[in-house]
Amino acid sequence: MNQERCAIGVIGMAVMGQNLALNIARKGFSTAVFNRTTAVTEKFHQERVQGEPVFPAKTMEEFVALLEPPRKVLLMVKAGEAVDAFIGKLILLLQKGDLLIDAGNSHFTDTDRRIAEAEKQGFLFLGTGVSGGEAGALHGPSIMPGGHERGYLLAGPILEQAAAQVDGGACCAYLGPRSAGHFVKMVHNGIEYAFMQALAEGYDLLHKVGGISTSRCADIFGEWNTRENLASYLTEITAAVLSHHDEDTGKPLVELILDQAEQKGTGKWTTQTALDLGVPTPLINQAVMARSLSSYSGKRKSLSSLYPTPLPVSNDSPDKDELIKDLEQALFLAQVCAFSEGFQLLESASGEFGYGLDLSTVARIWKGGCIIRSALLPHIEHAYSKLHPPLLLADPVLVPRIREALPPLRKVVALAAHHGVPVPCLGAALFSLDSWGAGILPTNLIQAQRDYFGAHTFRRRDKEGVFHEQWEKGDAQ
Ligand code: 2AM
Repeated sequence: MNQERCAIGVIGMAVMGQNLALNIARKGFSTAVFNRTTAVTEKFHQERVQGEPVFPAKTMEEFVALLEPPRKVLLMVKAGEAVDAFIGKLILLLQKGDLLIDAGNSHFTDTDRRIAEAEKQGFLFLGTGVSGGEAGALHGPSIMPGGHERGYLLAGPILEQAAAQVDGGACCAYLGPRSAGHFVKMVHNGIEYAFMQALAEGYDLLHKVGGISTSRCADIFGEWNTRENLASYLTEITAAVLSHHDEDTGKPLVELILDQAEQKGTGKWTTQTALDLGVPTPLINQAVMARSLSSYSGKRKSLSSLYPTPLPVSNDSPDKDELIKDLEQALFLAQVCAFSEGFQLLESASGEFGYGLDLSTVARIWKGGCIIRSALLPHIEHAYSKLHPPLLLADPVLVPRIREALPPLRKVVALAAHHGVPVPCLGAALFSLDSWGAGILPTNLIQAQRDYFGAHTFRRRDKEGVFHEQWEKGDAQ
């Protein structure tokens, strides 16, 4: 082969890998490509490469030989065993100082382990989140790299050009050591779960309580997407999904899709990690649970006849325009709460794991390319550059907007309860805000209960010290 050696190599030619390789090559970086199944690489090369500097390899040896030292190898393969299998093979072929980039959705603890192993062998490693789906990978995703900073010096210029560009800045930045990148990507997905669930609850209410047709709901989501409160990629695609009709039946396709959501695990990981770190993430948790519950279709069917929900009756229906206005505010708050939870989790993890995350930078690189991009993010970016302590719900610009949106959220959740429409995420947003704002919580009673049965002690409002009470009269003597 007489071309110059390639700036980077991409392993894994499923659609994400293909699109990322094409994106990188279109930015002028020659790109070697490899896939376990060679036919897939060949098909990609024949059908999709049109003059871009993309160079297919049939073997790993050939692939590595195509790369310019220090070699940069980006893995976009199924998370888990495939990543370890490729690292095992690459380590035998690469040289010390070469860089491995795992761009899949790896669990952050796997990334920590791989980075430690790579370090022992003298390789550089970046655990890198990539968000934006297939279109993002091709046209510019949000890229979240963490790991060896020296590795970022090698690959950063390529990744930054491949990333989405917003306000002249790349949606890609070195985030921190070890698994910082994959941790940030995991939390990104947790926020994504929460906002998707909230939007679905909004549709459910419009449809079931407001009696609004799916096509009209599409218009409402489209309208919301033009507003500061809700403009976001997820609002935009919700409008597009709701307006899509099935060719065979002519019905809105969403009405024909089974109501059993699937999940690949990143939402669950976010919840698990939040529980481990003791960070309250009720919206994300509820979104994960809602998907789990939805998968029990048989049990749901039997219980639905036992516990029919109080279906809306026409003379009890709310004013539609008012419902639409209230829901816009309620969904805005759900979004604010989801982001607030995600950033609190990042803040806590940053301290616990020593990531040294700059929350403002995280918000900045989420502004474009990724699934949770939203009109709120430029504001969050700005807020975190100023907030000390970093408490989003106390941001002076957000506070009036949150206060204005709280009564409508309260109305929406009450309405949903009245009509028996489950709104676990919107409810979690309300209960979370009410809990943060309550001043005094009933956890005093919990402390008393704990002390009663387990002598766990308590502290008092009126005096210093740690106390234990003889709760039962008989014991007091
Ligand atoms: P394949 O085309 O050979 O299946 C997404 O599944 C990508 O990960 C594909 O490129 C797929 O390669 C690759 N992949 C999945 N499991 C793998 C494994 N165990 N070893 C190597 N590659 C794997």
